[in-house]
This record gives sequence, C-alpha cells and structure tokens, in this order.
Amino acid sequence: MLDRREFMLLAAAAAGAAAGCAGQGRTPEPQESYTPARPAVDVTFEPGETEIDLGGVSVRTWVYNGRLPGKEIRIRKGDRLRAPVTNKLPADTSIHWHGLAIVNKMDGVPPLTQSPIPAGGDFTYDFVVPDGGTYWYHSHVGTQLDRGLYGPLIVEDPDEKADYDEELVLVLDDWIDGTGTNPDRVFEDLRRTGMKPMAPGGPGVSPTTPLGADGGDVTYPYFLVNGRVPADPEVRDHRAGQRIRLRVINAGSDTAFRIAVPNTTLNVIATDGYPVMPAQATSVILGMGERVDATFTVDSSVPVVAVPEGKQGHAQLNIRVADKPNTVNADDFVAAVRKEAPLDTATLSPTPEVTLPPRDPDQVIDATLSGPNPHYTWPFAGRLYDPTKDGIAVKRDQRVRMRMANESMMFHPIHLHGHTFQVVGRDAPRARKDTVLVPPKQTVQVDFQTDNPGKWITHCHNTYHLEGGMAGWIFYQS
Ligand SMILES: [Cu+2]
Repeated sequence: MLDRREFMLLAAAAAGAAAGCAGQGRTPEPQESYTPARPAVDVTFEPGETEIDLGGVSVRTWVYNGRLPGKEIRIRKGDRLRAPVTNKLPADTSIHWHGLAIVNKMDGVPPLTQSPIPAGGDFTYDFVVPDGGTYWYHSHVGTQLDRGLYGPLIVEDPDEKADYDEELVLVLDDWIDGTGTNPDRVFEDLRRTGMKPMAPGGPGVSPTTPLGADGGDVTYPYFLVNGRVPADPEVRDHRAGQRIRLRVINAGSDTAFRIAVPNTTLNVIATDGYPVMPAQATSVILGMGERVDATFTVDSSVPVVAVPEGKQGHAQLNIRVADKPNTVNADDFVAAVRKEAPLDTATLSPTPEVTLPPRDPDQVIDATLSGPNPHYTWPFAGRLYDPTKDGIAVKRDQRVRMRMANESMMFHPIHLHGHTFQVVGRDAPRARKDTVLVPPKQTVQVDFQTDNPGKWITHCHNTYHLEGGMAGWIFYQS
C-alpha cells in the first residue's frame, strides 16, 4: 500500500491539467465556468429508516444508505460531484454540502434554494467542488440532522503541503434518536416546557470555560465518534512513529466538543477546510458544524477523546499500536481536558494565500443573537427566520461584515452558506471559516466577499435553535 506521501506525489504528477479552478489561492470565484479534467464522481444517496448498532446500543433511526455516519466522500478539488438522492424516508428531505461554496441551487436548503425532496421522490445534486479541505454533508430539513443524516466529505488538494502519513477522520455526534424519543419530540418538548432555568451568576465565560456555563438544551444519553459509543469504540491500527492527520467534524446538534489526544500536542493546520498558520494545542474546541485538521505523531495505543462541553460523558476512538498498550484511563483524561483552556479555531491566523485582501466593509449586517423567547424561539437580527419574506439584500463584489452580538446566555455556532468568511481580529485578520463560535454576551465579527450570487441562509448550527428561528438569509444577483 502506498502511504500518503507517495500517493500525493503521484497525485500531484497526475493532476497537472486539473489546475485553473477557483479556490483558496485567491478570492474564490465559484461561479467561474469550470472545465473539470476528470470524470464526475458519482455517489448515490438513499436516506431511509433503519436499525443501527452504535456499539451494543441498537437504535431505529434515519441514515444515508443504511450506515452511520454516511459513507465518506473523497474527491479532488475541481472535480464534479454528482449525487442522485432517492428519498426512502417518510418525510421531506434535502442534502446540504456544508462549507462548500457551490452554485446556489445545489445548496440543499428548502424552500430557499430548492423544493424539498418529498418522500419517495428523487433529486440529483450536481456541482463542482471549489476548494480542498474537510467538509461534510447533512440534511437541512427540520431536526433531521439530529437523527443520523450526515457524513464526511473530504476534498483533496494536490497542491497542499501538509506532511503526514495517514488520515483519521472523526465525526462527532450527540445521540438521542431511537432511545425512547426522537428529535421532533425533543423539539416539541422544548417548545412546550421552554427552557431550563438560567445558570445564576452571569454567562461564566473564562479561558477554561470559553462557552460559558450553559452547555446546551438537550440531555443526550450518548456521544459518538464515527457512530460508536465509548464503551465499544472504533479501533484504528497505526504504527509508532506514524504521523497522523486528524480531520475532526462536529456533526452534533446541541453539543460543542473538546478534542484531545493523551500525552500529545496537536499541530493545528486547518479549520473549516481552510489552512491556518500552524499552531500547537493540547485540546481544541469545536462548535456544531465546525471542523479542525491537526497532525500528531503516534507513540503508543491511546484513546482519542471528544469531551462534550458542559455535559456528562464523552466520545472516543481508540488508536492501537502493536506492543505499545494503552496506559491512559480515558475518564481521568477527560476530566483533565475539562480543566484546560482549549484552543478556539477562530483565534488562529490564516495563511497568506487565504487571507482576504484588506478592505473596509461596504455593508454591515447587524446579526443580533437573542433568546430564548416564549415557545423556544431564538431571534436572529431581531426576527425569526422566514424564507417567504424578504431576506437581507447585499450587492455583488462587495465586502460585507456580519456583526454577531450574542445577547443570550448560551453560545451559538453561526454558519454562513456559500461563502467562507474571515474572522475579524482586534489587530489582525483571523481564520477563514464558515462556522464560528459566538460565546454568550460576546460579539464576533466576520467579513466575506460577495462572490457567489444567490439566496444564502446564515444560521445557528444548533439544530433546535435553527428550528426555533435563529437564521436569516442574504441575497444578491450576478
Ligand atoms: Cu444557537
């Protein structure tokens, strides 16, 4: 078997002709006409109801193609993805390609960008993938993301200079479906009973509790890495000395996670698909929808843990190295990780190639985040999401700043479709991302270039906050 370094050399040699597509090397122009040099990648999707074994825990749930997570899509930057969907669910559905700046009508957000795919219906997604990096796909209808309708989407970039031997993709999730309730009922309960009492004494934001005291609104019985509970985790065999690239995706609905490896400093190289100046961290915090890429060298058998912020329990995957047994007690390690100050990827510096050219904003969108209001509603910019009424008008080829002032006592990971924004730092630009954590009672600003016309939703990636109205949408024409 080729290891990754050898593979990338071959791939780079083979890819010469595929250059010329838009992407991370400059301000993306996703609407340019592409001429993919390679045949389309075909991936069929059958969302349906099935029995899934989470590792000794059996649940009836909704997944793609009978598996959890959905199958990994691995594609190369500039390639065309064709994904026919046959909906076997008893409900409308869609697929959103999280983080990819693709053509608007393929964004998968009914009713804004397409009609929902009805039960028994078909729809084919077909688009060119503009940028390399760690992405994912998931349903964008109702509370379906908090079932099992998600999977990883890895876009390889032959020009990327990352140095590692093997990859390890970790999809994190908080799980409740099929455990005596389901996400629709969870949401109805939240609507009926409203919120739990607020934590006394303010938001409680500190370096070791960067998202404050309120971890979320839903109590989950399980936390998963790659569809497995920690009692029976996925086991991956590696050799001592191998350099691993972690690609971590938070597919949770109401849970931020800290990711950490015992006795290891992670070398963080990318977030939300975009490269950052490498930074060292012993743990990284990820809101729902966020991703991080980090490398480290394997030394012995260890648990890789994902620690749910402000919630009991953890998720885990085991790295196994022959003749180097694990000596770490996972529960002790989880407790230690909780006491640390984790890295927030928004604070990282972008590499020069993906830094937006300096420019004053042409327009500022005040996206105040508030709630919860009665009946579990969460306003965005002072109103509840309504795709049938006017969105926020912006103009093409402008620099738009979105100012997110969180007036609530809970954190919100805010996601913008169709673009990758740049987090505004006090003195210097911060990471290019598509999802950013906004801690309680704090303000985060992001800048983006209007280079991909259409109707684009921007929303909290807490599934229940989104259902409670925490979204707006921008629009502009070409
Ligand atoms: Cu939220």
